Parts: sequence; C-alpha cells; structure tokens
Amino acid sequence: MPPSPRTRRSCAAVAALALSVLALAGCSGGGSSAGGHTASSAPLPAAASSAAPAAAAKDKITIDNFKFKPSKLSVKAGARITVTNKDTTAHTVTGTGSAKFNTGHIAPGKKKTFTAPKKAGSYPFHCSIHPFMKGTLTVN
Ligand SMILES: [Cu+2]
Repeated sequence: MPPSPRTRRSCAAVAALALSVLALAGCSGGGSSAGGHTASSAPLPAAASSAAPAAAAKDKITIDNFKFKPSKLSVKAGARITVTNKDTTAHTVTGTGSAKFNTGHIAPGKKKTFTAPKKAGSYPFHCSIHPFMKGTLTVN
C-alpha cells in the first residue's frame, strides 16, 4: 500500500492548529491593557523544582535528554538506587558485561529502583534501548 495522503493532511492540520494557538496567544498578550499593573504580580514558579526531601538523596540517577545524570555515581555496596526518567521515551539502566543490575524499561516520567552490586568495584552501565547512553557505577 502507498502511504496515504491522509497522514500528511492531518499533520498540516496540526501545524495549522498550533499556528492559530500561537496567534491567539499573541492577540491576548498584546490586547489587554485594561487593569493597569495590579494583575501583573504573579509569583515566580522557579523555586518549585528542587525541593525533594529524600533520605538517600544522592543514590539516584536522573535520565534527561538521553543522558544519565550523574554519569558517574558512587554508592555503598548493595545500595538502593532510584532512577528517574525525565525523557519522553523509555530508557533502562543496564549493567554492562558481568554487572547484573538492570532496571528494565522505565517508562517516560516514571522511576524505578535497582540494587547496586555487593562487591566493591567499578561497574559500567548503559541503556539497552540506546547503547550510546553510558555511565559508571562505583561501589565502595
Ligand atoms: Cu535510553
């Protein structure tokens, strides 16, 4: 079957919709000058992101933009490590070679935990879906 022209048309419709949303936003932004400056003192939402009181806050890895952050993590033997996927695609934390830990697929926006090896050493890991994503877990 040839690719249907429908797909293309619906894409164009989405693009047009996005444009009209932008246009609407532009209109409402520029037009309303009725109330002086009373309504313009909204609090900044900047401080909301970094407040997470966790017990073992450092034993965690965040996946963001196809990168492990941090890419080098140092933990105690047998530590429980939480992996948070901030991307819009699934990722894994998979031990490379003889390292046996593996989170399995972590869905977008989700988190999973895995247990670090009990033996001290340096354990490289990667994402089994995107093998170019690499990191190293050091067990002390
Ligand atoms: Cu990945």
